[in-house]
Amino acid sequence: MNTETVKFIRPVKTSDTPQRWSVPDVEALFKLPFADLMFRAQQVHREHFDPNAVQLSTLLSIKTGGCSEDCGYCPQSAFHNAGVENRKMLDVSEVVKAAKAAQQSGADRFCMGAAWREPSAEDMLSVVEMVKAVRGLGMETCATLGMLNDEQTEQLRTAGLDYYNHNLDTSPEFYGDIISTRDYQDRLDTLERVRRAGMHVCSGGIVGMGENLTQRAGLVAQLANMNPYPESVPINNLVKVEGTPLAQTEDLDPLDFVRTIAVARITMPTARVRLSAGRQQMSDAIQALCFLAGANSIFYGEQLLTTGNPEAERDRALLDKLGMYPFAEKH
Ligand code: SAM
Ligand code: DTB
Ligand code: SF4
Repeated sequence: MNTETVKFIRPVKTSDTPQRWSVPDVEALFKLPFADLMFRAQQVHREHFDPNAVQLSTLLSIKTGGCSEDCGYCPQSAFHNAGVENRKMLDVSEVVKAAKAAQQSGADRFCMGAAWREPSAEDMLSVVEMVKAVRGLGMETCATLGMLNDEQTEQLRTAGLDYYNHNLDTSPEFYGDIISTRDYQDRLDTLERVRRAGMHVCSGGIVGMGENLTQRAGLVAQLANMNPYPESVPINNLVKVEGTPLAQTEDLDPLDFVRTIAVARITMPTARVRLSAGRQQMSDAIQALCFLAGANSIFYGEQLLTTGNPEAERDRALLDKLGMYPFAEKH
């Protein structure tokens, strides 16, 4: 370990003043000896959360496939041939049925995802009904529908949407290698609209897309420097889907994934950091390290949007084994 880098890492900050993280600061965290990084992450985590409680979100794809964006990682893009069927939007009744099932199996947040660049005015009418109905069940609601304008953020807020998910995905420098049909600023603009409308922001990214360490640090710095930073930060490990341009990307060392969780925890102390896509390919041991690194949320239920996720039963067994429990049970 290069002690030079360690020197310029700032101490953990406990005041409310927003802290700015430079990319070298964040990169230096990534380069800490593993035990030091984990120790710092756990300190921050325990200062703000019960370290044994985990929040459970269930995802549902309300509109699958045929998306007009060219995101290199995504099986739902119409630019790729990943074998995902292009389906019409689900009915409100189908969404409510899935939300009830998720609630019964222990999820407290229900996230509705659509393969859209942005929703149309007509799409919004159905989504508003879905949000109201899921909220009516007493679950927290989240939606991820692509870019939004001011009128749409207002509609969602009025319907009672708690969180809007819109990922920065990667650093500004690497973004152009992954997506060409919209730019980084579009993403930031939508997040700003969501924030202004008064909804909670859920924003994170994907690691393992072939980014270098500086670019990985660049993603975390972007998120951490939002003022305020997102309340919910999903960290996805790339799910490599045959037929997408990123299908042959080299595997990320699992410990580098754990490091990313730890760095997100340190730089965004009060955020829910979600150990998101990629868990199906992860051992219990790596997932346990992610929880130790400060992850306190997961996607729960056997399906993400189009790809698999561990069975709910397997997740309950894992949480039991670790002496962890769903956040909602204790609050
Ligand atoms: N179309 C909307 C959008 O892109 O904002 C919402 C749905 S989109 C599928 C939501 C997020 O899923 C993406 O921003 C990306 O971070 C994540 N995602 C998509 N494909 C993935 C993959 N193969 N591996 C990991 N994460 C993925
Ligand atoms: C997020 O950060 N990850 C989720 C959710 N937000 C919408 C999506 C993961 C998708 C993985 C690939 C798929 O299942 O299609
Ligand atoms: Fe479309 Fe979202 Fe997939 Fe990009 S990530 S192709 S916007 S569904």
